[in-house]
Amino acid sequence: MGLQRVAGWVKPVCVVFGMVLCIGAASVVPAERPNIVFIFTDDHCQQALSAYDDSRTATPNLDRIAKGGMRFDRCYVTNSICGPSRAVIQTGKYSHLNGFKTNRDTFNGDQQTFPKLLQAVGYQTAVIGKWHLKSTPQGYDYYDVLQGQGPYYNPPMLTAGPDGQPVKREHTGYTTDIITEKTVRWLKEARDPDRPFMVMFQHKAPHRNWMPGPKYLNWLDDVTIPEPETMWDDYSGRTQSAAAQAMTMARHLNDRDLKLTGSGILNAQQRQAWDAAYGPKNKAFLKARESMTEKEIVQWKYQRYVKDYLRCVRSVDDGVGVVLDYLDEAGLADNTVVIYSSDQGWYLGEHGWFDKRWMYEESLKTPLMIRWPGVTQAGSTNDDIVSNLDFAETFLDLAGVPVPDEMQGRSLVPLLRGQTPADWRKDFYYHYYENPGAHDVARHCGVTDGRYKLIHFYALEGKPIDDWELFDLQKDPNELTSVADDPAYAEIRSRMTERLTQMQEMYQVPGDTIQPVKRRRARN
Ligand code: SGN
Ligand code: CA
Repeated sequence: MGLQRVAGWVKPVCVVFGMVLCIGAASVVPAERPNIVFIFTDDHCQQALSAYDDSRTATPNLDRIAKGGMRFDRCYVTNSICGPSRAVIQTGKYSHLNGFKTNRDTFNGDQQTFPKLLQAVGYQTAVIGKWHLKSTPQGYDYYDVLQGQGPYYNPPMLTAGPDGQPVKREHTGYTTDIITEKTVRWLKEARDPDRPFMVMFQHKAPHRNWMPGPKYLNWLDDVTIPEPETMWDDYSGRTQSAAAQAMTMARHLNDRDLKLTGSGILNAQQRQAWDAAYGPKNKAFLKARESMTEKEIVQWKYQRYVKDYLRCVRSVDDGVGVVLDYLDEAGLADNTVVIYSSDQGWYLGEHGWFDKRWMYEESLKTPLMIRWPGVTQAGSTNDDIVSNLDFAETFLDLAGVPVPDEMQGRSLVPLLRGQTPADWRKDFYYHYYENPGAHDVARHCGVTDGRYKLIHFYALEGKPIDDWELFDLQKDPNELTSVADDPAYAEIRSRMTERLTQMQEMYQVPGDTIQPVKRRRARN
């Protein structure tokens, strides 16, 4: 790849893509092709986004995307965990085909991805923030990414050096703000005004261990966040896996998560502000704890955990406001499609949990809001079954690039125009693989049509199991009682089981997939 140094930014002038294409970009891509700003977070659920649910927090800037465009209410992820979700987005393929099934894997960046295809037709491409695919990003004119999960403060980041090789740069400050500043700076200083662009603006927040930024250390101190209906779930209506996990607020949030022990990543000035905020709150709790019941302690953990999570979301929301304002000021907003999503959903105390991974609703569903001025009706909503499997195809379609046959999702462009095709998917295939692994969630796969959900748990702690759950989401939206063995649902179970097999064939899931694999525990 030839590299050119322009005003401090390294820009590729040629793209290796099967063969070397030297792009006369402006002549390949008509000016009217929209720019794409893809805003992505880590573990941000619909329950903490006021465009979906305003019972816990307000996210006025994120809500601007829904107000100006379409909110998707049933966006399902194919595999509810970070790296795998990102690999699905890069490739438009399920984990078993893109090769990235668990956070232990390394993304094979030589395979076909949507940014490479956009580059080939002259789009200027960039990814800034969390990447989490281990291999060096390919298909991007510019990358500036966290290493692995990345810390909440003072992050080292990797970018291409003058010779094209990744170099590590140190930064001081709050990671969410740094990622926002870098994105705006790229838009201002590195954007080629003669080419359409696609930028992925990707936050680490609000991933565990939920460290708020300096501005919000005391925000929400004097409010009480409502507890979810299912917080005291005893898992009695499901098979063994629901009880066997390690993601309860009661037993699995540690002192670092709860800010009861300090984190070593802060510098002296940051630590001073941190201790001034958490010191007195912790002191009060530790004193009160002596006379608190177990239930009250869990309630305290819930408040501490959810408030810290919402504080992290607040900084994301501020940053989204800065980027949206810049698009307005620069006159770019009208020709820019803005997408907001997260790598998966999340438990904000529902079922007593934090984390994700399950095919249950809170972690299966992820936020998706898309603003496309002049095309998508402002303030509209959509409840078709859509997925992160469709993002690559959508970006290609927006750019007028034919979607390769091997991609397994479908462009959302017709839906954004308000015209859902008659043959749009009516059900959805899911598969989670990371067991043994963090939080001890059994391997499982399943199918849902939005009304019913069938889940097959087939491996727990490296041992084969054969547990089936079936939920009637209309009667039991919180998925508390499986009806898999209820004779009244026998016909539905058999229909869904057959459909699961059909979908595995349709998506080319290898026959030997449904079995436990003994491996060392995941290090994420
Ligand atoms: C870390 C977290 C887990 C989290 C995984 C995966 N533990 O291991 O709670 O599920 O990342 O998250 S922590 O103690 O390191 O915070 S993912 O979003 O990257 O998939
Ligand atoms: Ca995640």
